[in-house]
Amino acid sequence: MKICVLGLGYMGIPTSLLLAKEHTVIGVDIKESVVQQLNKGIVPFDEPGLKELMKKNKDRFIAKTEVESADVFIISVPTPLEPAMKIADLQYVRAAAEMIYPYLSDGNLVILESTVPPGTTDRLVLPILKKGHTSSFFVAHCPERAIPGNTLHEMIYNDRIIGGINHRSSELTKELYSCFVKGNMFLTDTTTAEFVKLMENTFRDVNIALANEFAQIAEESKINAWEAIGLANKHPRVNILDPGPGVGGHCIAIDPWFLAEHSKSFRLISLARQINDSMPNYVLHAVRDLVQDVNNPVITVLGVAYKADVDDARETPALKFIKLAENEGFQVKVHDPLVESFPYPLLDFEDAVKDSDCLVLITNHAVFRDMNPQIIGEMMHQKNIVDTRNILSLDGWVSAGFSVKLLGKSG
Ligand code: SAJ
Repeated sequence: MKICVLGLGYMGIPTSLLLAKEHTVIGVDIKESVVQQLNKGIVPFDEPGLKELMKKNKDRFIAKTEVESADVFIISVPTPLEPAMKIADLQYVRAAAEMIYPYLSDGNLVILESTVPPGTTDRLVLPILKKGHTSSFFVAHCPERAIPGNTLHEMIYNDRIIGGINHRSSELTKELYSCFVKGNMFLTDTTTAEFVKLMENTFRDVNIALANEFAQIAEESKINAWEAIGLANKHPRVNILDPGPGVGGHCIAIDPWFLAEHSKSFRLISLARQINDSMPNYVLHAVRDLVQDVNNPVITVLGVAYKADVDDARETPALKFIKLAENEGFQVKVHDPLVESFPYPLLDFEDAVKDSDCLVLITNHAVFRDMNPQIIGEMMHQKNIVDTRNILSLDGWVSAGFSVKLLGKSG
């Protein structure tokens, strides 16, 4: 079978390479540089096992900038959020459907994998594909549910939700994915599949907002939120997530708005978004308390990736924190061992820490666990640290003379 995958990003590349185990895959992306890199066998981002998979299956994969005729078309393009209006920007989905349209023929299957507001497959994609077409083809929405950092494993072992415009579309999609998916595949209609994907990420966002609110109340009650959440989670039906400096990434901070887009009733969802979006402000308050007696404070942000051990800084709460800190008059130095491109200069660890008045740990990269407080303290101007992720062993930092603030714990 020949498969054309449109959109060679964090999900499109692994999907293409998994399918290339059995099928001929044409990967299509408008970015010439990505196409060239992939055709040289280079994967443009880090993800466990992906380089090896490229090596194994590259003979059946080729990247191009133009769509061509195929048996199956998979749309895996970005669906960003219009930041000011909080509505989905579906221009790439629309463009992908228009690119496929001239090549559609009888019996083809089109699968939309991008996360979209409920109704998009039926109301936007299908009419573009159909306009005046005489051929009969199949269409389904099959949202991607894998997590960055463990993408390949989850693409293979997670269950999948498949929503076809008719039963045959769902069946054909299931048949196709069964060449690499080992999880269960559940069939439904297009809008339910779109809705389910958004519910999953909204559930996580609301849960994190609750954890963030608990963290703030715990500080007022002079207890440690991390300990309390750990204990509450001993209950068999409770699973509270971790508080932190805010929610980033391309999914959880965005998808709840897609669900809200056509709705009149989204009070809890938007409140959770507000709580999570306000966490950088909360962290700033903690930093302000620590450096209140320092003239012209210099602070060091450790970690700008949106979460641990990835090189991805999309929608990272670190960015809002840095801007707020600059507005406060702080000089901000930034370090991240994994991220390569960021709107602020990324310094190496020593430069970032030297003469600093306060370290602010935003991302829980594993390497930060092993920092040596004694050595770091000697490099700094004032010994202050804020841990927003509860990954440091605080006693060691206190013994080294640091004033320590753990998010979710008073004092
Ligand atoms: N975070 C917390 N506390 C937590 C967990 C996460 O503050 O307890 C923060 C992280 O630091 C990060 C953000 O939330 O900034 C999101 O990270 P994540 O690991 O929760 O999720 P993503 O965005 O990497 O991936 C999610 C996953 N969705 C669910 O687990 C329901 C993934 O399965 C989806 O495929 C992905 O969104 C997507 O593409 O939609």
